[in-house]
Formats: sequence, structure tokens, C-alpha cells
Amino acid sequence: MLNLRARLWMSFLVATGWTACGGGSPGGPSSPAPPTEVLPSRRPNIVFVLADDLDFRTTAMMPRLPALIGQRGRTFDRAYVTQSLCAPSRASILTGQFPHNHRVLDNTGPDGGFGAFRRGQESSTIATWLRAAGYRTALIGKYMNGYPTAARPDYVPPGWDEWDAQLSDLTADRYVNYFLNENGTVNPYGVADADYETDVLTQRALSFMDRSIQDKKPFFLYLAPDAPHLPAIPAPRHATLFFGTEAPRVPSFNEPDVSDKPAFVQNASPMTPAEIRKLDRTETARLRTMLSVEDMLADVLTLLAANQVLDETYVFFMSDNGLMLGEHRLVTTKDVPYEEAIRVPLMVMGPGISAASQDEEHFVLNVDIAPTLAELAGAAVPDSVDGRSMVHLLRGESVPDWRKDAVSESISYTGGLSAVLRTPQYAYTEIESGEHELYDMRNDPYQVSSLHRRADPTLMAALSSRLAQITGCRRATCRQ
Ligand SMILES: [Ca+2]
Ligand SMILES: [Ca+2]
Repeated sequence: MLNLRARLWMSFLVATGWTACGGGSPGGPSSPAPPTEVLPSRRPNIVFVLADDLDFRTTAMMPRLPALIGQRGRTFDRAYVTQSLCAPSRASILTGQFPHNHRVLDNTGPDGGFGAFRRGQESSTIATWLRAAGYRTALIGKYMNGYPTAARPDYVPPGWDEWDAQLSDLTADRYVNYFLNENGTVNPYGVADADYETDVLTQRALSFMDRSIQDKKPFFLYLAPDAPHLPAIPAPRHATLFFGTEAPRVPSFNEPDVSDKPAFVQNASPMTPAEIRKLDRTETARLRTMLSVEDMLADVLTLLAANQVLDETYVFFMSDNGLMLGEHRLVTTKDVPYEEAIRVPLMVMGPGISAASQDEEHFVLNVDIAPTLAELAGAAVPDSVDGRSMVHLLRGESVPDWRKDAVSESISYTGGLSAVLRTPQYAYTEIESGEHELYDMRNDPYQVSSLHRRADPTLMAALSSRLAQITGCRRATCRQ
């Protein structure tokens, strides 16, 4: 297995002109290739890989990701999600809408998960738009929390030609002991090495891409492994790596003084040494599960290169939300208004995108994904979309009227509805309880000391007004 993987990896490096793992482009990272001005004559394929709960700190520890995508495409430093929770974020990715518009506000309950999404949103998604434009579409992996509760186990939503979705409501282990609905047939998987979820999804994805390429059909692949979501169970081949990894000991780690914070943080006890050791083991396990996702990416890119379609395929790598790893005493929570939860990795490679390029300036959101994929595919975008296509940003072109701030909404953990406005300088939070937070992100990037009690009231009022504008936006008003 390892030998085969090593050979696939080497053939990928050779096929794509790479000489060494982690080594940069043939011209070196300092001399990126000029962007291609001409779009491919055929419509591009699109592969969208979505990790689950992968935060930006863990992303930075992934050993092969830079060579696989980062150094070959564009990395966005200011990628945020409109709600840092699985189902609301996935609903935003699939529809291009804010949670306050698609109304999938939680993972469970009447306003949560698959039930809420199926009720109002499934008939118009990136899948239905791209399929209507002539694309062959596939969802492989995690669809929505609670799928397929209240529907038949063989239920396949509209818009998907290939459907290999995990039955999320029938597994607690995610990586092992699960069921896949494979185009209407439910198949069980166990605990054997060959049943490991990420690898099974990879094989299904390779088969779908191979068939589409042979049939000369442009394809859209939405590939969503469960990694590194808890319980993080690594593949046996990765089970002993990264021994001794720690959760990042940043200035906000196990924050001693939380008197500046809202009640939901003040109510969290400091972590004990035993709890910190447990968190470190959890982070080690999460990182191990990401090695299988790197194998997945490598296998996907190898297949594209071997079929000479790598230069007409866009590959996205993103996460649905981040995760708290002990910052402000918050341990593996996510639906909270802090940077580590709301900011996500986003890397894109493909035709017209410069190698080793970085966007440090523009706020891009999960609601921008659907309109971006639609523009790349030449598909029509319905007016219901709140996000904007970032195709010009992918190419490094200037977009003067691009948004200057981002908002992430939250419902679960903060003691009521909350929302955070992120501007280049500030992170400003309002909670339904009447509590506020304000951080100067340039001087306090770890959000250790909230300034809300001593801030200029004019500044607070301006931030509050802007926050209300976005949390009440709809369609075109969100895009302004
Ligand atoms: Ca998630
Ligand atoms: Ca503090």
C-alpha cells in the first residue's frame, strides 16, 4: 500500500514537473509562473475538497499540503465562514446564502441539519445549477448533519448524478463503522483497513473522475471527507505519526484572565494539566487523520495529471469551520465568535491562477464559493445568492468594490444569537444577552483583551451599525 502510494506520489511529481516534495515550482517559489490569460477551450472540471472542522493552525502543520496545492495555486489568508458550524456552513457553501437567509441555523432541531435544508433549499444548489449547465455532478462524503433522517435511506437530493453520501445519523464513528448511500444503494462499512472512510471516498472519487474524463464530460466533484472531525480516528498507516504534537500555546491558550469576556467564556474553568494533555492527544489524532486527506489530494491530482486534464481543472481546498484548541479555555468548540473558529483555510489551483500566490487582503466567505464555481462553469446564478464570485481574485486581479469586512453569525454556544464583524483592524461581537467584545486585531491578534468597555462610543456605534446591516442583508444588499 505504502509502496503504491509512494509510486503514485512520485509519478504525480514527475508528471507535473515537481522535483522534490515541498520544493516549490520548477522556477522556485520566488519566480511564480505568469498567469495564463487564455481560458481552456473545454469547460473546466471542478474539484471542491471540503474538510470538516479543519482550523488554520492545524492546516499549517500538514506536511504535504503546501506542495500539493498551496505552492501551485492561490492561498487566501482572510477566508471566513458565515457560521462556524457544520450544517449552516455547508448550507452556505451549497447555496451561496447567509444562514439568516437559508435558515439552516444549527446541526439539529427544527432549524437544523438535513431536515431544514431539505425543507427549503435543496431544489436550488450549486449542484442543480451546474447540472443544468451540462456538468456531471458528484457529492462524495458528508452531505448534511442528520442525513437522511425523515427521508428514505436511499434518498438522493436533486442535482447530483453521482451520490456517495455517508448516512450521518447512523454513525458515531465517522471514519469506521458507517454506511454510504451509493447512488441509492446503502452499503455498510466496518473496521477493516480497506473500510477507512477517507480512503473509500478517495476510490469513489477517482472512479467518478476517470469515468467522466473518458466520457469527455466536464465534471463537478464535491468531495467531503469527515477528517479531522472528532472522534479523530486515523488510518492504521498513520496511527503512530506526529507523536508529541501539541495544541498551539498561543497567548490566549487557557487564558488566565477572562474578566474581559462574555459569560459563556467566564463560565469555562481553566484547563487542568490532565485536560491539556488530553487536548494535545486530540490534536495529534486530528493531524493524523489529515494525512489521509493529503493522500486523497495527491491521488486526485495524480489522476488528473495522468489524464492530461490537470491544466483544465480547478481544485479547491477548504474547511466548513475552524475549531477552538484551548484558546480562551474553549476546548474543541466551534460555533463561537473567535478567529480560530470562524477563519478557515482556502487554497485554489487551476487555469489562470498563479503558482505560489497569496491573497492577504480580501475577505472571502463560504457564501462566495457557489457563485465562484458557477462562473467558472459558465452556469447561471440565481438572484437568491448573497455571495459574490471571486474569480477575479483567483486571478490576482483588482476588484475595487470588493467587501471590506466579514460577518460570522452564531447560535449555539454563546448564550443566544451572536455575530462578529471582522474588519481589517477590528473584531466586534454582539451577543443577544447584551454583551459585547471588541478586539484590535492588529495589536491583539489572539483576542486576549477586549476593549469594549473603554472604546470610543462613536466607533462602537459605527461597528454595530455595520454589523446590523450585514446580519439583515438579503441577496443584492449582501453583495454591495
Ligand atoms: Ca464542521
Ligand atoms: Ca483576557
